[in-house]
Amino acid sequence: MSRDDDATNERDASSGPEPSEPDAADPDAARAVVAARSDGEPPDTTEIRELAAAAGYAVVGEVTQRRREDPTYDLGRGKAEELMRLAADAGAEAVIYDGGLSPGQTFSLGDLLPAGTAVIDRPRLVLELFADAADSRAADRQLELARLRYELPRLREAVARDASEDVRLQPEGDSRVLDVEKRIESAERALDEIADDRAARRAERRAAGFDLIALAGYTNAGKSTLARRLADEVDEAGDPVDDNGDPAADVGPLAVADRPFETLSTTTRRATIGDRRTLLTDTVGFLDGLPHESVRSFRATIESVRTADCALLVVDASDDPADLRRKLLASLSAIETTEGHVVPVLSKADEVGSDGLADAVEAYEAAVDGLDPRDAPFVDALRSPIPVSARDGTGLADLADAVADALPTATASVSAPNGGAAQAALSWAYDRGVVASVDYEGETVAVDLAGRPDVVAEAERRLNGAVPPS
Ligand SMILES: Nc1nc2c(ncn2[C@@H]2O[C@H](COP(=O)(O)OP(=O)(O)O)[C@@H](O)[C@H]2O)c(=O)[nH]1
Ligand SMILES: [Mg+2]
Repeated sequence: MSRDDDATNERDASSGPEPSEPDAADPDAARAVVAARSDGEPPDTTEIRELAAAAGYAVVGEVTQRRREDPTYDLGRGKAEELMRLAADAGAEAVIYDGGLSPGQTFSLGDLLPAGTAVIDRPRLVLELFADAADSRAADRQLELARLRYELPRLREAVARDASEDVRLQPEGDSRVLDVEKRIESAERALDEIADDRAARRAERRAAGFDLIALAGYTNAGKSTLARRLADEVDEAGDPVDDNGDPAADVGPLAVADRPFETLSTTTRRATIGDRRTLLTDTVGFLDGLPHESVRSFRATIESVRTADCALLVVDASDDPADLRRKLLASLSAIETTEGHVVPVLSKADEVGSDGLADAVEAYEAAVDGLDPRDAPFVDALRSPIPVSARDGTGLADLADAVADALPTATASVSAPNGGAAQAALSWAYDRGVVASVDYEGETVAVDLAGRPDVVAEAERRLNGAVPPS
């Protein structure tokens, strides 16, 4: 795997096609009926409608039900029949189901609906959306793997249904199933190689003195807006950087798009936070409803969050308490674990006013209180979110302080005989951003170092090794 292949995974955010808002009145848009069921609260179809619209469907009706799950259709039989009539009357090409259907439920519902009506459950819809956003080889591979993992149990069901007359035909031995299993293995291998490359690149970036920061959170939480706000103004808006943290070639103005996924790749920019030089990685948002297996396919995002020196967990303060909690849980269950620190952030503070913010903090803390430490081992780190507004700048200084405090830091003071060797060591340390102060005292140079522990240690070693000029 060449470095170039991996580099495409961190793309220039400006080079992709302009995200297009699907036109609700588009006569060619596929007509879809939305269906949703929930055990408790009445189903809220806002998000699934937005996702359907983003995927290019015109939603022409909906059916909802409060009821426990029915094994056959998920909906109760009566509701399922109502859905069938509505789909027929509306001439719907698809039923979009707000939830995951088992393979059996998918087939049963498909049999009940008018011929040719596609059954698209939430995971399938999300995969369709991701398909539009796949913008690099790595993203394509991730998407392929997620799709194959989604399709495999459905294919097994289809094979089992075909074979129900013939007990000798088991899905396990079916060539189509074997083929998908083989493709899953090969996609996993390819992604392993890409992941190895990314790990090597992280090590290089750290050795060059950069702290690695990642933004994580639900789709639409405000991550990308915050990333641009925190980024150094290389040109206008904190343009993406290449492997060395230098401005990437071929950068242009960045489009801020109000749609679920601008891109499936991560985008990294330089950001100076406190006196630290950091690389800030903006990630694809998490989204409810992808099965765990599929979520794990989107490794680039999850990996950059897990391995960051500091992960900012962005939570939208303008969501109502139930949504805030749901999205927080979805994000945490995707992240699972982190190696570095987590700094929780309540975004869009400008939108809610001070009362609204107090409510959001309360809802957030209540959601964190309800967490099981086994589900989120970093529960304690999630307390006391920092309210910010990327729009009006509220809280950004507090956020910078919190991040700077969270970064791994070592300090050292070294004196070396002044001369070429000391100057070379000093310049090495300057390049990596770990020189806090320099004093020239006669024949010696006294240096205070502060920054990444590994880099400070290496700078100290070089300065100590500087031999006196002869
Ligand atoms: N009022 C307000 N809106 C924001 C703020 N940050 C982001 N938004 C809006 O929230 C939406 C999602 O933002 P985006 O950064 O794309 O979210 P992402 O999906 O997490 O990257 C966009 O419409 C933004 O304009 C903020 O600080 N205040
Ligand atoms: Mg974004």
